[in-house]
Order: sequence, then C-alpha cells, then structure tokens
Amino acid sequence: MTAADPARLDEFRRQRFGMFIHWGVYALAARHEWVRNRERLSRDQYQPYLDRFDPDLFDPAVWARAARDAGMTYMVLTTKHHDGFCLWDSELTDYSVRSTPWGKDLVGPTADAFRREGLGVGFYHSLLDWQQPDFPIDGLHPDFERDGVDQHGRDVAHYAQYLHGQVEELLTKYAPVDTMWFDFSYRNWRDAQGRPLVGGKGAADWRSDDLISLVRRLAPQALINDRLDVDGSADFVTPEQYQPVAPVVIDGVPVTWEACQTLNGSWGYDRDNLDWKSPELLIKLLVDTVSKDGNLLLNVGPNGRGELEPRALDTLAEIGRWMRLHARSIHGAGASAFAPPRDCRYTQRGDRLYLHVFSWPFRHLHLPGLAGKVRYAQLLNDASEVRRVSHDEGAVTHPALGTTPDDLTIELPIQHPDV
Ligand code: FUL
Repeated sequence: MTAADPARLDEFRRQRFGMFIHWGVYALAARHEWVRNRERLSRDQYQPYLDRFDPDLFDPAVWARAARDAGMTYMVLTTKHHDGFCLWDSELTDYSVRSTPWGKDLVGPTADAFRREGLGVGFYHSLLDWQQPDFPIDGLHPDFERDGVDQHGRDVAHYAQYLHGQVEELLTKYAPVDTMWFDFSYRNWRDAQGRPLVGGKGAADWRSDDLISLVRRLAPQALINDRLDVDGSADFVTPEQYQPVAPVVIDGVPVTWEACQTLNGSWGYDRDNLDWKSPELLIKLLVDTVSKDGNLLLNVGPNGRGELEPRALDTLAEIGRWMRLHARSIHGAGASAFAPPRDCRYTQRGDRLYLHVFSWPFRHLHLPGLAGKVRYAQLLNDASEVRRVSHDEGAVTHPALGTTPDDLTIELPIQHPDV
C-alpha cells in the first residue's frame, strides 16, 4: 500500500483546525442526518426532501469567510452521505442535486469559495448508500426488516463499481482534492441469515484496496482517513466526538489524528437541538487537541436554504476572536515534552512553549520542570511580560506550597485576560 506524500502529511499536521460541512436534503427534515434510518423512512417518505431542496440563499463565500475568520485552514464537505444523495451532478446517478428544484452543482462552487479564501479542500464520501439498489440491506439500512423488501440478489460488486466511479468523478472534476474522508466500513456486520456483509475484509467487499489505489493514482497529494478499515492504509485516524487522553500511539508508533466534533451533537442541521457547546468549551477542545498533537475538524450543518444559522456563525466568530490573538499557539504547534500543571495544557512550536490555563489560578502558577528553562515569558493576548518569581522569594518557597526547585513559578494578573 503506498503511503501519503510526507510533505502533505506534514502540512496537514500544521493546519490543525478545519471545518466539517454536513449538508444534504436531510437539512430540510432538520432532525439529524440519520433521519432516514432513525425513523425507518422509505424511499417515498424521503422523496419530499428532494422535491423541495432549493437552497436559494446558498453563498459558500460566506461559509468560507466564517471558516477563515475562525482560524480554520481547511474544510471537508459531504459529497454524499449515507442517504446516497449527491451534492454534485454525478454522471452515475440521478439521485443528486439534478433531481431537485435547485438543479445544479453544489460541490464545485463550495470548493472554489474555500480555495479563494486560501483553505484546503477535502471530501467526505459515504461508503454506505441507502439509495443504491445494489447496496446490501444490512442492520443499518432504513429498509432493514421492512415487510416486502427483497433482501437478496444485491450485487455488491456492482455497487463497488458505482462507488469507485463516483470517487473518480470527484477527484478529476474538483482537483486538487487534499483529503478523501471515507465513512465507514464495518467488518463484522451480518445479514439476517448471518452472512457477512460489506466492509474492508467482508466477503461482500467494496474493494477498499482498489479504492485506495485509485485515490493515490488520481490525487497523489490526497490524504485518506482510516474508515476504509484496511490495515496499514490510513494516513490519519478519526476519533469521533471524543478526545484521546494523550498523543495517539498505535503499536508503538505515533499516528496522525484528527478529532471530529459537532457544535451540538448532530452533524446535519438539527433545528430543535439545544445541546450547543459553548465557544469556550470548543476553544478548550481545540487546545486540548493540539496539545496532544492532533487536528480538530469542527462541524457545521447548513440549513435547507443554504445558510449557517446564527448560533453556528456566532460560535465561529467567538472562536475567531480568540484565534486572532492565539493562532500562533495552534497553527504549526503540537505536543510538548513538558508536563503541564493541573487544568492547563501546553502546545509547542519550535522553542516556543504556550501555556493554556483552563482554570485561572490566584496569582501564582508553578510549572514543573521548567526552572531555568524559560528565557522570557509573556501573555499572548497583549504581549505583556509575565514575571518569573525566583525561588528564594519567601512566598513561593514555603514548604507548604509543595513546590520543588525544579518548578518555575510565574506571576499572573489577578484578572483573567478577557479574551
Ligand atoms: C459517522 C456518520 O455516521 C455520521 O453521520 C457523521 O457523518 C460522522 C462524521 O461519521 O460515522
């Protein structure tokens, strides 16, 4: 299996912060991108969303600016989610923008808008497809256990051909693509009769190895995520909605990783969902990610008219206010070998060590192992000096403080800098 271009991988690891965009006709249902599965909607019951998909306020330049202003450096757009609906005018199916009142491509204009803002462009592409007649009706399929649905005779080889053909379309039509974000394989799924179904190593395979070769051939610069589930093929791994406890190491080897996180628990537009993460929490997630050598792909779900809702835009703007002052502790930064004090994270870029204080202490902060290692310290938001307190000043050497001569003690302002 050929590996990714090391220069591109290095670039990805410096980019650190991207925008995930989940968009499709499920935005009209406005209750999660899995609505077709969750509510076991039939093809006919889902059709009204195609019939009404007409995002008249679609302006990807607005999304791209919001991403750039938030300090994001790349994006990943859903070209097709599990429902099978294609956001571009694919030559291989009518189940696409072509069959909606909107009637035209959404992928090209979105990619162009982000490139114009200087952001990288990647594509999410679902391996699952609840629309294609040759995709097996497995336990995740909305038609699973539906009376009168023929479970048999589905030709996965034919589906694989369709899948590969679409990936080829995307990579040629919208080059250069920086990332192919496939989603997802499952090795151990069985049909009602216990026969293996789709997956990287399943008997009914969509030929993941060939898919990887196809991407390497058509887009040598593109990174491929881990969800094809082919051993040793992933350029990066994708923890979803959780944070690893430390830099990710698999079989003793550090691996590139990208956490993906929602703003509110749903990837697709979910009108009545109130589980919004605060900008403060999201900034902590970003810092935590970089402190463990990872990237953060933060999701937005445009609505049926093609807009990002105010809640999302406000959150991004708030993150952007923080990034304006602190981006240099994120872009190009990574884990540090030093262990931070409690409720803090370190990120490091070259010989610059950035201390992120999640819980503001009273006046003094003791930094283990940093005595004699720091030439100068300053706050990042206003460049004001942070005084280092020498250990022979009584207040910080008192044994009850529990500090050691290896600690560097710094003196912080009483007020948290309001940024
Ligand atoms: C999951 C999908 O099933 C979700 O809908 C979403 O796309 C997430 C990023 O990956 O596996």
